[in-house]
Amino acid sequence: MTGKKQTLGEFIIEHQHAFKYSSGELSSLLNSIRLAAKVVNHEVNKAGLVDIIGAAGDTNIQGEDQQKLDVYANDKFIQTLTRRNIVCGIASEEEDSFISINSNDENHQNKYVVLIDPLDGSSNIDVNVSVGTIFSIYRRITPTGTPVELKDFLQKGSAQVAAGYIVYGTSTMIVYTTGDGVNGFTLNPAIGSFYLSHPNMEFPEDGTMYSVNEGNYLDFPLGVKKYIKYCQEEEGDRPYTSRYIGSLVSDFHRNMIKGGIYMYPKGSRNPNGKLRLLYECNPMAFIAEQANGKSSDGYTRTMDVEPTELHQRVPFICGSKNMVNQLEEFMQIHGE
Ligand code: P6P
Repeated sequence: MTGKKQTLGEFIIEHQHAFKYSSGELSSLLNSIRLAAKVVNHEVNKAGLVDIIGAAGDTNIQGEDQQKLDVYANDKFIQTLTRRNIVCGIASEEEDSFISINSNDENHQNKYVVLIDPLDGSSNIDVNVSVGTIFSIYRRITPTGTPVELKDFLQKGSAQVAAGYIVYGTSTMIVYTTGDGVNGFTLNPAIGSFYLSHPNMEFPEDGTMYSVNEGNYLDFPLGVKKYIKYCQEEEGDRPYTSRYIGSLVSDFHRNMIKGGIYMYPKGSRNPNGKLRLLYECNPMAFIAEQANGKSSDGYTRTMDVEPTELHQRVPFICGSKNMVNQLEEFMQIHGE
């Protein structure tokens, strides 16, 4: 039996020196996310037992039925992040525009903006399949006052100061980076503490698992079709295994541990892909690169894409470096 595992709170404090900005605030911000994760986890775990399932009747900007759990998770993360005078603005998949946090700081100088997908994969909620929360953290660019969308939110992914996800799966985990590697913490629900269970997580450079919605195959660019057929050929360590849960966080998490690639390419129904650049692709790309993986749209590094709008979509490829390189090669040779 190894010694006592470090808690997330202890880890945050121990590593705050490595954070190049004022550490105390980021630590406090990460602790807010830790708290919200526990509160949301509690509801997700009993989702089948209380009348919290089922559309809340509204639809979000994506035009999707808002599950009550989506709304609940969104409210909890916004409430928790608002309480501490660190965040000046929040953008969420569930909110049409960003929310300015008018703190009691009269100069409104809270330094950070947070972008979240509060409950990704929510279509899985009522079939009891894992879902997740994704978060992305930037320092504001404007010095004070109400944040400005163009300057403070539409920043390239390469400017992120922290990013992470919570996976509400067979166990609940927080996995995050502040630019100094990736670490995973597992919740002990009996105690209510997250413990360091997966230190220094890394994508294996090669993998034998690919994650894509093959129902869209006919719609994919030729290069993507060629790669999928390559995955299915009998040669060497191929055919690969196809694993697609329909929950980005879960597919990403498994691929990071076992080696694999996740793809959501563009198609006629999704001319820019389906996933959202700012609160799905960029945070996952930051984690991937910090874990020796790779992320792009097939041509451009995800974190180099210049954002143009809050809810913009991009084609998304992410995972083991050599698998992403292979797909990029097929796409660049065979094009659209
Ligand atoms: P499709 C969930 O809605 C999500 O954003 C990701 O978590 C998931 O990988 C993808 O969309 C599933 O989309 O079109 O395959 O159902």
